[in-house]
Amino acid sequence: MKIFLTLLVSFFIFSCTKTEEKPDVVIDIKVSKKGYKPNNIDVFQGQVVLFRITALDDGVSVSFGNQNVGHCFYILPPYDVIVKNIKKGQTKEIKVKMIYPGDFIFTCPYCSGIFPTNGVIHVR
Ligand SMILES: [Cu+2]
Repeated sequence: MKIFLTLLVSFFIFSCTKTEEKPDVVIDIKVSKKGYKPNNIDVFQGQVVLFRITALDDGVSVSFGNQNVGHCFYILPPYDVIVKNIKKGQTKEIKVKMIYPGDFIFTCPYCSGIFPTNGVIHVR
C-alpha cells in the first residue's frame, strides 16, 4: 500500500511539473564546464516555462562512459525533471509548470562535482 501511494504521488508530481501546455516564458540557458549561464533564474508560480539548454562543450566527455557524454539540466525535487546528454552544440528543451514556490537548485549530475554546473530557479 505504501509503495502504491509513493508511486501514485510521484506520478502526480511528475505529470504535474512536466507539461505539454503552451509556454508562458522561454528561457535560454548555456551550459559548459564554466557552469550554467544564467545560473539565477526568476519565474512566477503557475507559469509554464520552456527551458532551452544549449551545451557549449561535452562536459566530462567520455571519461564516465559513452552514456554520460554532454551535460544535463536537472531540477531537483519536488520538480524532479531532467534533460540528459546535451552534447556540444546541441540544444534540448523541456517544458515545466512551476507549481511550487521557493528556490530550487538545478544541476548536472554528470559533472557538478567537478565543474560549477549548478544554479537556482526562484519561483515567486
Ligand atoms: Cu555537465
